Amino acid sequence: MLNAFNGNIMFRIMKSYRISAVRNAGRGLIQKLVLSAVGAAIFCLAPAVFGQIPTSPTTLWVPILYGNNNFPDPSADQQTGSAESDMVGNLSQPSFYMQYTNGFLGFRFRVGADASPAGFKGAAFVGLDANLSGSLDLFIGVNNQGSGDSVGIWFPGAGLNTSPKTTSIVSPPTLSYSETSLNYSFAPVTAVNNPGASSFDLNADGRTDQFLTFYVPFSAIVSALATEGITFSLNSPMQLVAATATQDNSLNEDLNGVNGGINSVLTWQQLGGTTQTYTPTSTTPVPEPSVLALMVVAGTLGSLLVARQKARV
Ligand SMILES: [Ca+2]
Ligand SMILES: [Ca+2]
Ligand SMILES: [Ca+2]
Repeated sequence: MLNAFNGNIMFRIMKSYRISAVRNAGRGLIQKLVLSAVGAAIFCLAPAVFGQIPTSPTTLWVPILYGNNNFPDPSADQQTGSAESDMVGNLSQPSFYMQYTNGFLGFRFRVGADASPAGFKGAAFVGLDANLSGSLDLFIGVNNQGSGDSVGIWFPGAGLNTSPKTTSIVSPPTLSYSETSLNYSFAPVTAVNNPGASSFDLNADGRTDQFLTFYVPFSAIVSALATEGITFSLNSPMQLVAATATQDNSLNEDLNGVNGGINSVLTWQQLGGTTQTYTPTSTTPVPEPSVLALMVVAGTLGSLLVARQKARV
C-alpha cells in the first residue's frame, strides 16, 4: 500500500512532465535531454521515495495471526519485571506485525511500556522457520542491550532449535546494521500509528504501550539462509516465532503467543509459539504446502467425479 500510495504521487509527477513534454513537442533536442535528465533524477530518487517507514501506521502492516485465529500476547508474562519486554496484544490490537516493502522485510512488536531509561534497551527477535521443518533457521532482530545498538541477522545455535529449551542464538550477529530512521523505530502507540485503537495501554500499567519496529534487507535474509542450504524467496511459506530477550543469544524474556514458557521442552508448535503460515509478501495466512497439495488432489478428484457423472447423463 505504501508503494501504491507513493507510486500514485510519482505517476502524477511523471504525468505532468509528460503533458508539458507534449505541449512543448518540437522545441528541440535540448528540452528532450532536460526531460530525460529529470526522469533519470526521479528514478534515482525512487528508493528513498518508496522507502520503508518504521513509523508508518498499522494499516500498512500485516497483523500476524497465531493458532485459533488469535492475536496474542498475555500481559505481564515476561521473565523479568520490565514491561518494556512484555509483548502485549489481543484480538483487536495485535502484538506482532510484518511488512515487506522496497526490498526490506520489517517486523513490529507491541510492548507494554518504555521503561526508564528512555528508549528500547533490550533485545527482540523474530525466528524464521523458513522451510516449515519445525526448527528455527534464522533470527532477525534488534539488540539494544549494552553498547552498539543495532538491527541484525543472527544464525541459530547448534541445538535442535525446535522448542524454547533447545533454541539458542549465535552471538554476535552474522550481519548488523546501525539503527537509522529508515530501519528502526521505538515509539508510543498513538491514534496516528494505530488507527482505530481502543486502548493505548493493554497491560494496564499506566504507561503507554510502544511499537518496536525494525527492517532488514530481504536479500540478506535470502543469502544467510542459502548458506544453510535453504532456498528462500518472496513466495516461500514460513512460520515465525517472535520473542524478547535480555541479550542476543537466547529468547529469555517473553515468547509471543505463549503464557510464560521460556524454558519449555514442548515444541514451538505444541506451545502455540509459532504463527500461522505466511509468505514474506502475503497479507493473510497461506495454506501449508502439504495442505495445498491435498486441496489440489481433492479438487482434481472432484472435477473427475463431476465429469464422469456428466458423461453418464
Ligand atoms: Ca506478554
Ligand atoms: Ca502499558
Ligand atoms: Ca508471552
